[in-house]
Amino acid sequence: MQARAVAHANIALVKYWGKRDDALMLPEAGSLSVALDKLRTVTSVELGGSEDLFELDGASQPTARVRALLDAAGIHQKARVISHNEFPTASGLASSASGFAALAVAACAAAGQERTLEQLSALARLGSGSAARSVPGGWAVWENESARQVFPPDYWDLRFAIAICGAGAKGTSSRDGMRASRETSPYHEAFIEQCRRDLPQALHLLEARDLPALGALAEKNALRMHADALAADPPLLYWQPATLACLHALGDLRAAGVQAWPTIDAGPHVVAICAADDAARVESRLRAVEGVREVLTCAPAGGARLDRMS
Ligand code: 2P0
Repeated sequence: MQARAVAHANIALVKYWGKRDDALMLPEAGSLSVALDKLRTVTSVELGGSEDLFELDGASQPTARVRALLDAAGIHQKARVISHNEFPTASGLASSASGFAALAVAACAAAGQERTLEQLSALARLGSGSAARSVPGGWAVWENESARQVFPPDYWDLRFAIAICGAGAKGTSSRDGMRASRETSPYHEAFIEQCRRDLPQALHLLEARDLPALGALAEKNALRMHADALAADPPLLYWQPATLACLHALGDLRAAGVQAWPTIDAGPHVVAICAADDAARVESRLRAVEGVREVLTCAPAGGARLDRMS
């Protein structure tokens, strides 16, 4: 009645920014992501206590979203869920993808359920859409009920340098931000249509291991997502001054011949995509940007899996 699982957060190169069904957590358009090795969450689930309990990094949390996922899995015993993020959550790095992926795997194992990766991905999606992609890990595509791995983590020796450009939790959650964009942004439909064109193109470039073209596509996709959000009413401005400074720094690096492109999630941090051989140079350039607190360089990682209890 007890199990522990690990999962990695992921960064999308073609973004998920809008649901076609809020209750079923289905995306308006498909997305493409890669799991990141240093953004790891470990979650243990113990069933059978007298009340639900959810602890994240030592602090007690509301249990509603955890309970909703357990109910969806048909697990009705009370659960004690202890989750730990092996990365600085105070920095505002999202942990819902790795958290719900690890929870789905650990909870089903604790309940003695045997589920396929596809079923686990669909279950994790009910906790958080991006968690569907963290279950298969590697390079993952999510279009409907579940996400699938399209290439393994060792397919391509890339690095993802995360420049931490602000502190603390962001103002508007992804969930609220994407709903507001869908309901109020005049650019939203255009962004969704762009994603429908970008996904097949990105997969083609991934297959060709064409970093300049894939990096440029990822940068445009992210900036267009932010254009959609900026045009919401009221506007959603996720950037800090350091965010913009990082975009310029990466532009300068490219002008100097270093291949590195940015993507940005619903927050201030900039993730630079580059070849492994260029990672040290990209990291030191981003560290020198005013307002950047830390740079965490990640490699691609695998999917969610059970972890032996010690
Ligand atoms: C993504 N994001 O594709 C996009 C880009 C943030 C910006 O998926 O409402 O926390 O729980 O499904 O998964 C973050 O959104 O939102 C996200 P819900 P989630 O990575």
